[in-house]
Amino acid sequence: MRRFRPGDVAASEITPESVYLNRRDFLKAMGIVAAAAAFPRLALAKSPFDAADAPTPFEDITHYNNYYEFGTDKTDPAANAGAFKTRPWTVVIDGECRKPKTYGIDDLIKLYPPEERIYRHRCVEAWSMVMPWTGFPLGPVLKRVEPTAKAKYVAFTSLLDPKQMPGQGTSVLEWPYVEGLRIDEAMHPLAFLVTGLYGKPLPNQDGAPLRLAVPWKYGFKSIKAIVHIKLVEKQPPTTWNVAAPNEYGFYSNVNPDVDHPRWSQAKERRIGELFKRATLPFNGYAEQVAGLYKGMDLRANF
Ligand SMILES: Nc1nc2c(c(=O)[nH]1)N[C@H]1C(S)=C(S)[C@@H](COP(=O)(O)O)O[C@H]1N2
Ligand SMILES: [Mo]
Repeated sequence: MRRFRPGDVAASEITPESVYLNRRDFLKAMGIVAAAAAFPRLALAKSPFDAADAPTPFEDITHYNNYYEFGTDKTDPAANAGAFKTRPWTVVIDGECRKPKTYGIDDLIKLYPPEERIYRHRCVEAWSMVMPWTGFPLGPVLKRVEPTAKAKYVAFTSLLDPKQMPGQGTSVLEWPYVEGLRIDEAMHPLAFLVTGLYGKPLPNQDGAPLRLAVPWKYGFKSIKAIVHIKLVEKQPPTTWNVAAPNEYGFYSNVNPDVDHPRWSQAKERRIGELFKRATLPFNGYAEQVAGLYKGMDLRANF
């Protein structure tokens, strides 16, 4: 497996500030600034949840990926996902709810004013990045289908299409990729549906046209290429838990005190930085989310 080294990226390719400072131009080009102006309440101001950390360069966010549908090496998704078709794309939201809905992706996007969230992303492999996502919170999307009292969990499913996703022709994981959240986690304002990166449409290798971001959990919870969101009564299966239940739990909250059985989770390597940094409980979002787990044993519920 190719290991990323900071020297891998030529200085000329590192343009985070110029890309980032131009984001309003990108957004304008996409009509997003105009859309936001129509909803002044929700203009693209900094979110109270934004990480103060500097965003990771676009080049790294799009060339150091985990997306096993397109291969297991970090460089495979950028190499293999280019021709992936993200239109037309249908998202079904159903299960324990009164008003199940089926959306074309662009109709779903039109329903919610775009927001930007600068989120830390911590992979279980002990590296991290900082993502300037655009998208909208998951909670209002779920509320719109009117969950019933039986809706205790939310189950997410990625596209199953072995013709387009070569990794699905292998048994490296069970397909399609599935993930889940408890309903209160899914309703938390930090739980975010992502449709863009650096103010541009989401690159295929990062999960276009729709992926989840749950920044207080290990990266594998942030499922890509979502086609189905189902409200369910029982805790749903999740791909990495099925693959290795002793290594990957359902909760997967970032926890420096609970090691992965094969390595420590106490530190992380921020892509682009030389020295490791301490990993923070709940990936630095403890103030916002620790209350969701009050009274739970986070070693048993890892
Ligand atoms: N469908 C699907 N979603 C997925 C994965 C995957 O293999 N397939 N990998 C997960 C893992 S382990 C991580 S760390 C993040 C990586 O997101 P990024 O490539 O945008 O950084 O996507 C998650 N979502
Ligand atoms: Mo990951």
